[in-house]
Amino acid sequence: MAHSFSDLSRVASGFRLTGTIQSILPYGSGHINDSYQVITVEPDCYDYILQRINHRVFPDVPALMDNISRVTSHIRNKLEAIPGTDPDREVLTLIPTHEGKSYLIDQDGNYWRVYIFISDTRSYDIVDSPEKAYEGGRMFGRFQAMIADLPGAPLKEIIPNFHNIEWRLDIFRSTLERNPKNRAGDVKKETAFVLERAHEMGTILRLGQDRKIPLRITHNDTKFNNVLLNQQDKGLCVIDLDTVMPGYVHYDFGDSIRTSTNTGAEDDPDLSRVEMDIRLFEGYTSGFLDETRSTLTGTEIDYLALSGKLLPYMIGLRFLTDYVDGDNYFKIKHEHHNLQRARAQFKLLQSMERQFEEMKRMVMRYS
Ligand code: ADP
Ligand code: GN1
Ligand code: MG
Repeated sequence: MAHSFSDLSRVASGFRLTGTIQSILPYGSGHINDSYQVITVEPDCYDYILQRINHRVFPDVPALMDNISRVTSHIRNKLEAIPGTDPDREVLTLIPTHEGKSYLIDQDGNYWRVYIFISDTRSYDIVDSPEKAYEGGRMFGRFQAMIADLPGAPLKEIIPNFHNIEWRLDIFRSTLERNPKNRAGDVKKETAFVLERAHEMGTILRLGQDRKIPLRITHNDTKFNNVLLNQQDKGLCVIDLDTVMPGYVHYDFGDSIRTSTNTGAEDDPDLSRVEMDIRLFEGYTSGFLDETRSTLTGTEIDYLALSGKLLPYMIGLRFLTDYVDGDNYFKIKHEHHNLQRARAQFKLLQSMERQFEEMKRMVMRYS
């Protein structure tokens, strides 16, 4: 549903913004929330990002916002103690409502929040150099290190079973059985592809269940475009904190590998463009391990390369499930978009399968 300027400015006026609103325009390419850039007239006032939180995907918005408030305050405190840092640009800053809350509910029951807009940055859907990949790895690795000592109760599990591959496979099987849009017959090849790999892809979950790898605080949506780089392409800020919650390090490493090493787009219709570029893998891995090698266990490191394969598999499976289900979760741009996305993810996985020994060697080299 599109929101008019007057609806959006009414919502924005519920927050403690400074300056006069000049425009509010759709922004970014996320699949879940609706984001708008709020530009103010005065050059010395911040611009803002106004977001409508997808309430269907995130049913417990108060818990979600509590997680984000705790994580951003914790990082801000750390940055403030480091000379030369700029906390308003290196961590997301929530703007409270006039009542002092971190989110607002409008008359239609939509949930909204506002962050300071971090200006003069770049984010990439496709990465074209090992240096950029390195910066992404360094930023997500540093994020992990910074929140490792978050005080207080564990963060809430915002979407239960989010990265539980057994659960994702169960949902896929039951969606195929329900077959609500009569699409199960069209995805037989993809279904066979998924089922052939199901056992291998349960490895990391089983390591966790057997307590062979620790549960950490993870970001859980480490798509490369969820890190902002500055104009010199140096890492600046990790964004999109909706899914920060307990998880295994493999989920963060793997999702970044999925998005930072792909020479094609996440949904590329031309599968010949989709390959895993080992130079980008090397860049990301060295950046990530520069920040985390002293804290990761030997077992965690042993399975990092496998996580590179797990995430294209898991996200591809989620796209495929949503396609069979009739496109109820991810925003789509055309009728077969989710199937196209799934196919591109599975092509990426095949490319990784061919290069897996090299991926493992590279992790060992930098660990
Ligand atoms: P989604 O969950 O829909 O991906 P994000 O929180 O990642 O939503 O925001 C969508 C896009 O908006 C991001 O990819 C980024 O380009 C931009 N963005 C989000 N927050 C900020 C911010 N505080 N400053 C500048 N750009 C931002
Ligand atoms: C969604 O919100 P966005 O676009 O950053 C999804 C991720 C998927 C990603 C695939 C809460 O992320 O899990 O990996 O799409 N977020 C949620 O591009 O489901
Ligand atoms: Mg995002």
